[in-house]
Parts: sequence; structure tokens; C-alpha cells
Amino acid sequence: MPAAALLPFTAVPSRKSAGPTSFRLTEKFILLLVFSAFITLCFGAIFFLPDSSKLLSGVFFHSSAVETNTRTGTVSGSGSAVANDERILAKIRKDHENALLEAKDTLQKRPEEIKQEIMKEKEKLLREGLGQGGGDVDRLPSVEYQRPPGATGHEPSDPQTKERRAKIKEMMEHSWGGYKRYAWGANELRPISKQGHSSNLFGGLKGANIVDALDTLYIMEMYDDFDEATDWVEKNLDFSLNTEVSVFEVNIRFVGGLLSAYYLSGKEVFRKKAVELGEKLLPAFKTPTGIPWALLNLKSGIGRNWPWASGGSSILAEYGTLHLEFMHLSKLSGNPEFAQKVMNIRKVLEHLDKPQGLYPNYLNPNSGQWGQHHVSVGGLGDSFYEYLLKAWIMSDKTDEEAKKMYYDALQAIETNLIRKSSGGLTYIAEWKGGLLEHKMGHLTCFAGGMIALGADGAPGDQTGHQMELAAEIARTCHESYARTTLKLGPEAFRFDGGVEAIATRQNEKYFILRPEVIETFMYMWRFTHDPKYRDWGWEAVQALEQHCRVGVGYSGIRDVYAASPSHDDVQQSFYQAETLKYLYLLFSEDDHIPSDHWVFNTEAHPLPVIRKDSTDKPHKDKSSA
Ligand code: DMJ
Repeated sequence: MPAAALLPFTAVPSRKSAGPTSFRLTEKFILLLVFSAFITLCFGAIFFLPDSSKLLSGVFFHSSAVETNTRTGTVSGSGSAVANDERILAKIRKDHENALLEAKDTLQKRPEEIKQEIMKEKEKLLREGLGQGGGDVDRLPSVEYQRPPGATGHEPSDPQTKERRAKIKEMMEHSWGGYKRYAWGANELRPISKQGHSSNLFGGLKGANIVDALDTLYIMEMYDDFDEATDWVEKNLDFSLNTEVSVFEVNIRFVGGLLSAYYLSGKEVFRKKAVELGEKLLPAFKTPTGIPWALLNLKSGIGRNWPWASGGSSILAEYGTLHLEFMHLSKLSGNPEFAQKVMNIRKVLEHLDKPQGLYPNYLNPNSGQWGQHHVSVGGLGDSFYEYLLKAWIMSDKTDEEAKKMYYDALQAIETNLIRKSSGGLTYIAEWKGGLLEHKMGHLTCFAGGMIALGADGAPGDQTGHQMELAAEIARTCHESYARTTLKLGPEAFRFDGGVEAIATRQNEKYFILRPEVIETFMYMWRFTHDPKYRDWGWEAVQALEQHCRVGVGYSGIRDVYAASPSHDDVQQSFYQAETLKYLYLLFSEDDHIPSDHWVFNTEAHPLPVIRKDSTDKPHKDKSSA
């Protein structure tokens, strides 16, 4: 063991501060020599005691040399036992000589050098410990916190925009206030019956709304509320539960929310909790392919898949939506395991044959084979594509593999799934074994924003085309709102049987405060500054106020085509995490959470771009052809 590793527990030598009771360097060296000689003597004595090898091998050491010999039966007589003892003694002598040389070397160094070595050694040990899955978050390496640019904003100069932005903040205050008063600590609020609500996605975990809303509170400068929420996280957020959770939901809402809160505020508690939870999720990857299970018991580490998912398959949008958070977990913990897990998912997918270049929604984690050939840019597929693009952007545009996979996938989607209705609306259909279902989900509407975000780096001369495509999708999604009675969009809308952008099935007519359409308006505004996107966002605000705002919060609606709303009495946690945050940023200046420094995870939690150097200047992407 290098002497440097022992020094943290002793005083760091300092020539300047040598007091009357301290020793000079030469005296220290002599003391060290005497001490070492004494230790050598003691060890030697132990070895020459009768039958000492049993004591050593059984109690003190699990020496591989001794154990191997015993197992293979090569230690047979007393002659070989003596030879063995001599070998061990020689090794001890050698180790001590080395230790003395190192000690001498160390004592000749300057205190600062010694300090640095100690730090390095500590971090190395920590990395090794964490890398073996034996993580202990109390031993996280220290990281220098630097707030990424644009964590805080300023008021827009245009009076109307300023007023609208203030209105969105008031909406947040209303919905947060209701949650705080009636459901504090629960996962979500029932704003009509004024009580807590939870879905089984979170199992016994608590406080989804708090963790999901942390960054929105910070971004909207609701700092007192942010502090209260921080306090709750510190004292109550507990992952050591015998409970089964959705790996995807817990990752995007809890891990993502904690990471964002850390990067915005610099508070260590969030880094600690994010890594602690990340470690709890690692057993989900224990499958023959490394494609994780959908559900995981946090205590036992036993995973399984949704019983309804094509012959025990994992789901593309779930296992494909871990990359951003896990890359940050590795960065903040020094544990490469997180990054390795998600890079392995990438490798498995890369090597699989893709029907028409498309990624089916189902993949069996045992066999590594696709399940049913269903393809969707909405539910079950959506955020996988989003994370390919954002992995590239978040890597400071150095992750070329992710970039290629994203643009290739988008090409296949355009060829096979994107269609134009007879009325001129562009939509993204779903693909079932080669047949198209002419239906587009509310969830699919995020794709307008994604395509706009990626247009700039598109290969060839596709940038303009991709921006047009993004604008067309935004228009279609706006139409899906405009064609309802309540001016809020249905869960899914169809383009068949003579209808366009309208839900035809009763079970597709609900609106649960989802963000995707507003998310796309926000990106389109940022990249075009066409005022229609702010106008469309404002239309949605008015509809939310008129139909979803209830006594102590906001509620989903059962049928957006009904003359008056029937409420479902649930304020989803993504309403504060995403819908209100994207609305607020739509009416903010572009330099608040700017797109060249942050990427939003799929739950709208901003994560900073990981720069290749410390200057925090964007890396020049030379490879876009
Ligand atoms: C959010 O939890 C995330 O955006 C997820 O990717 C899918 N959609 C919901 C909100 O609609």
C-alpha cells in the first residue's frame, strides 16, 4: 500500500508550522525506520510460531497463494510448509523495502504535492469501490460545481410577453399551492377531492410531484417553495423500500428531476439522492442481453416486464430513455457503470436487423430478438428517438454513433410513417407489421419539437426540409386542439373514415394535461420566432384556465368534444414538470435555459451539455455533411 494512502489519517507534514513538540524530517525518517523494523520482527515471530499458517490463512489473510496450494493439495509435508513460510517472509521483506523507499520519497516531497497525491489516491479507491457495484453515496468524489449558463432568466422586454409569462407563474403557484396544502408528500394531487393520488408506476415511492416540480420552481424563481421542497427531499425522500417501480418513470421523473435540481442549484443533496436512486436501478440490467426490465423491486433487485408486452418484451421507449440521465450519473458519481449500461443498450440495438430501418417497440431481453413488429413515434417508441438526438447534443456533439442512429431512424420514419392527409395535414402514423394505422397520438406531437431541434445538424441539405416538416407537425397538432369543443387536444386523433385530426373513439377523447403540443410550440418559437407559436400557446393557456382549473389545482378532462368538461380529478406530476415549464419558457427570452447549453430530458428536466473541456464553449461539429 503506498504511504500516501496512509497519510490522510495522520498530519500532513508542514515545515513551516513545526512547533516545539513536532519532529524534524530526519527524525521522522528514523522513527519510521525503527517502526518498520519492529513490525517486520513481529511478523517474523508470528511466522515461526508452530502452525502459524493456519492462523494467517484462516483469520488474517485470504492469501491466494496459501489457498491455491491447499485446494490443489500441493502442501503435503513440513518441508514444503517451511519453503512456503520463507517465500511469504521474503515477500514481506520486499514489501517493506518498497514501503520504506516510498516513505523516503514521500518525505522529500512538498506538502502540496503530498496532499494532491492523497486526493488522487482517495478518488481512485472510491472509483474502484463504486465500479464494483458496492456504491456508497456518502463517499462520492468531490466535484467542482459550476452553474451552467442560463439557469436563471430575466423579464421579457415586450409588455404582453411579460404579462403572459407572469400569468404562467401564477398558474404554477395555484397548482403548487393546492398540492402543498392537500397532498404534500403524496405523488400527485386530486384537485377536486383535495387529497393525494398515486399511480402504480411509482410503487411505494413518495413525493413524485415534489421531485418533478423542483426545477420548475427554480426556473420560475419560486425560491422559498424550492427550499421547502429541498427540505422535504433531504428528510423524506426514501428509496430503501420493498416496492416495485417502473424503471423508466422513476428514471425520467425522479433521477431526471434530482439531476436538474442539482445542476440548477448546486445543492449536494440532489447529487447524492440521484446517485443513490441510480444505484438502486442498476439491478434492472441483470438480463442476458443487458436490456433492462421494465419493472424492478427496489429492495430485492428482482425485475420483470409488463405482462401485456409482447411475449415478455422490454419496451423501446422505456429502455431507450435512460441514456441522458445515466451519462450524468456516471459523471457525478465517478462510477462508469451507469454509462456502460446504456452504451450496451445502444450496441445491442445497433447490431439488430431493423425492418425497413425501423425500430420495433418490443424487444425480448432474454433472446435479444424483436417482439411484435409495431413501430410508433408516440407511446412505446417516442422518447427513444428523442434520446438518440439529445445524446448527441448532450455529448457536445461528439457522440457520432447516436447522431447517425437518429438521422437514419428519422429517414426511415419519414419514408414509412409520415403521410399527408387529403386536407393537407402532415401526420405520423403507426406501423403494424407493414400496415399503417392512420392515427397520431398526443404523445407523438413532441416530434415537431424534436425534428426542429435536430434540423440544424441534419446531413446533406436537409436542414430546411426538416424545419418545414417540424412546422407541419406543429400545425397538425394545433389543429387537433382547434377542432375540439374545449380547445384542448385528445389523447389520439385519426385520419381515416373522412375525419382529419379528430378522435373517433370514445377512449381516445381524453386530455390529461399532457405537454407535448406545447413542447413543440416552445421549440418552434425558439428556432423561428414566428409569433403564431406564442399565440397558439396562449390559446392553450386560456383553455386550461377555462376548463381544467378547479378549486385547488388543475384537472384532466374525460372528453374534449363534450359541451362542458367532466374532470378526472388528477393533476399529473408532468403538468408542473413539463406543461407549465414549457409554457413559461415559451414566454421567456431564449437565453433562459438556452438550447446550446442544456437539453431537456423527456420529462422536461434540463441537463447541461457535457463539455469536452472546461471552457464551456460549444464544440464545433465538423462532421455534418
Ligand atoms: C411524460 O411523462 C414524458 O414526457 C414521457 O416521455 C411521456 N409522456 C409523459 C407526459 O405526457
